[in-house]
Order: sequence, then structure tokens, then C-alpha cells
Amino acid sequence: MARPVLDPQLVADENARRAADFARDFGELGARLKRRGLEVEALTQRAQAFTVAIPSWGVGTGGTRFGRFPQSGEPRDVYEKLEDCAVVQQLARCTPAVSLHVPWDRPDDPRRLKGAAADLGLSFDAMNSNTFEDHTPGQRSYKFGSLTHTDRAVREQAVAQNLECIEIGKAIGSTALTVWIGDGGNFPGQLHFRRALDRYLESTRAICAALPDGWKMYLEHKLCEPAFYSTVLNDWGTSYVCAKELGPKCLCLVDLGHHAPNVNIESIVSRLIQLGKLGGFHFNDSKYSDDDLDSGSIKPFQLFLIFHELVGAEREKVAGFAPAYLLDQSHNVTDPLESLMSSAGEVQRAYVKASLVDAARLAECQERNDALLALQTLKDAYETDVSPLLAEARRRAGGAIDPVATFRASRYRARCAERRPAGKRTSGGIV
Ligand code: PSV
Ligand code: MN
Repeated sequence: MARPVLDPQLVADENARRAADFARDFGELGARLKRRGLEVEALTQRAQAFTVAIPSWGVGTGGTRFGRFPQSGEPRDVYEKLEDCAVVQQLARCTPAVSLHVPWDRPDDPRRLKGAAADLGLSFDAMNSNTFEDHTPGQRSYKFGSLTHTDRAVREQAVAQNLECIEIGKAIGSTALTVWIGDGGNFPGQLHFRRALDRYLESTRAICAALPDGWKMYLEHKLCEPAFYSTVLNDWGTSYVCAKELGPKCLCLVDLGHHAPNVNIESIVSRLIQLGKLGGFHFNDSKYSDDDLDSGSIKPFQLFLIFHELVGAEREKVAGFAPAYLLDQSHNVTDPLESLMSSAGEVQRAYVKASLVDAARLAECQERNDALLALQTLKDAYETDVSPLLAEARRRAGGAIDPVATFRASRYRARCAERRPAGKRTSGGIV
């Protein structure tokens, strides 16, 4: 039984205040769906079964290279991060797992950490290795790369850091490692493209060889940043070629912010599904670049179209299809816990809406080349407001009908500010 961080009575009281309006809205949605041949009960159960993991680095206030504006009551170590994640899960009820970033979250005692998470009803998602910063005085610098550095000793150090992530992951019950590197060049000529990719393969091969049975390794590509001229793993095609080369344990991870503007991400997703190499997602939203904004805040239709591909693969039982879902956002101006709760809800919303698509009608439209009706078929699903259904999924699991309002009513942040005095910030986030 998970130890609740917030008083369950408060959640029950807040839900009771909304019960009458909510019951009416849920009933009306059920009737509307029924007229379209859809069962609200089955869809609510689908929503309940959906989960997206929380990044440990998402519970602290993020920032940009121009600064960071921390708020009071921020978590100071990995245990307080877990406590915050448990609040998100208690209210949103679709975020039971946490993804750690090492060394930001390097635990002193992994078994104790696992126990602390279990006490809060949480488990651990993929491990993330950070070889894009220098952490330890005296270590070899990653200024000019890590897994692809020209100096073998730096590459070996970066490989060893990934192996440490695997060891920690084994101790806390994780079964995946996500590898994102900041390696690349800021100037034309700085990097020998082919040699750098060869070195990437050599290093990732060594990491892959250390993966225990049942583990996966996710390769995360990114167009640019912090290298602003070229990156070594720049796009999904390169990622696919590497994942294929490295073997069945190795898959591609799609971070929605890691592509050129206007790239059709849903078609990339469909390609990776078809090629059997879609490993998972880092969800966030963006207007211009890797903005790391809240999921669904800028391009909710794109998120829906991505889930249309995912739900289609699920429906068609594509072999080996089991993508991992994680939020990866930087909360610079909002309370991170509010952003995480609402973002998880937006991802879940896209999943449920994609489940409403009349797949048979869409297939017919495609066969007849009826472009207009095909779009309308998607829009019928996209424009259905499933909010009451999502709220019901949360309520049934003991969560909040309105997570953000309930969070505010709990005064959790103010109470954290009292017992977590601002001091030295112990571990990083996206800054
Ligand atoms: C890089 O932009 C990234 O998306 C990677 O997933 C990192 O692990 C994460 O953000 C945090 O910096
Ligand atoms: Mn990411």
C-alpha cells in the first residue's frame, strides 16, 4: 500500500465539491460516445491502464542559458524528488514510475532508494546517463565530446559512466538505459563526421554488451544543441542505423523537441514502428526548437497524430511494439508539479482521443482516396472532449477530478518551502 504524501481526505473533499457537475458531464459524454458506437466504460479502463513516467529532473525548476528563477520549496535531493513525484502520481494517477538521471541522482544506497520509492508506491523507469557535463573535479572533460571524443580515455570514462547507470538501475529495478550525448561540433571542420560516428558505435557497442538480459538501450537523437553546427546522432535515420547495427536490445527514442521545425514527427514514428525500432518517447512541446514546454501546450493536434500511429500499431498488434513513455520538459515559469500533472493528462488525453478514431472508416477513406473525409474522421476523434473520462479514470484510482486545483488546495508547495529551506542546490535539472 503506497504511503500518501497528501491527506487522502483532502482529495476526497475536493472531489466531493465537484461530484455533481462531474457526474453530469461524465454521463453526457457516455451518451455522446454511445451514439457513435463507443463504450465509455472500455475507454475509461484504457485511460486507467495508460502510464507515462516522470523525469526526476522535471520536479525542479528548469531554466535557460540566460538564467533560472528557482521557487521556494524545491526538492534538494533524490528522496525529495521522489516525494514530489509521489504527489503527482497521487493526484494524476497515470505516473507511477520515475526516470533517474545519473550523476544528478546518484544514490548513496540504491537499495534504500528502491525502498523509499516502493514506500511511496513508485517504481523506476529508464536510467539516463549524463555525459554532457563535467561533474567531478579531476575527471576528464566532456567539453569536446564523450562517447565520440577523439581521446580514447575520455570515451572509456563515458562508457564507464553508462555502465555505472546500468549497475544502479539493476539495484533499483530499472530495465532500460537511455543514452543522449551532447557530442557534436560548433564549427564546420571541427569534427570528422564519419570517424565520430564510428567512435559512437564503438562506445555504444561496449555499453550494449553490458546490458543484462531483459534490458533495453534507447538511443536519443537530437538535431542540435549544445553543438550548434552538427551533432553525431542528429536524426532518426542515423539513430535507426545505429540501433540496427547494435542489435535487438537497442531501440530509438523520439524526443519531440529534437527535430527541425515542421518535421512530420508522426511519420517518423510510423517508420520506426514499421522497422521494429521504436523504443520510446520523451514528451514535451515546442514552438521553435527544443523548447521543452509542457506537452500539448503548443501543438496538441501533432500529439494526437503521433498517438494515432501508436494506437494503430497497438490495435494491429505489431510484433514487439511496446514503447516507453516519459515526459522530458523544463518548467521554467510554472510550478513543476502542476506542469507534470497537466502534461501527463495531456499525453493521456491524446492516447484516449486516438482510441476514438473510427479505424474502419479511415481505412475506407484511404482506399477511396477521400482526403476530406479521412481528415474529418481524425477530427471527429480529436475534437471530442474526453476530459470527464480522464477525470473519472483518476477518481476511480483515488486521484483528483481536478489535479491542479486540488494541489493548490493542499498548500503542498508552501509547506515544502517551510521544511526545505533554500540552500545549495544539490542536483541538476535542465539549466
Ligand atoms: C537533451 O535535450 C534531453 O532531451 C535528454 O533527454 C537529456 O537527458 C534531457 O534532455 C535532460 O537534459
Ligand atoms: Mn530528452
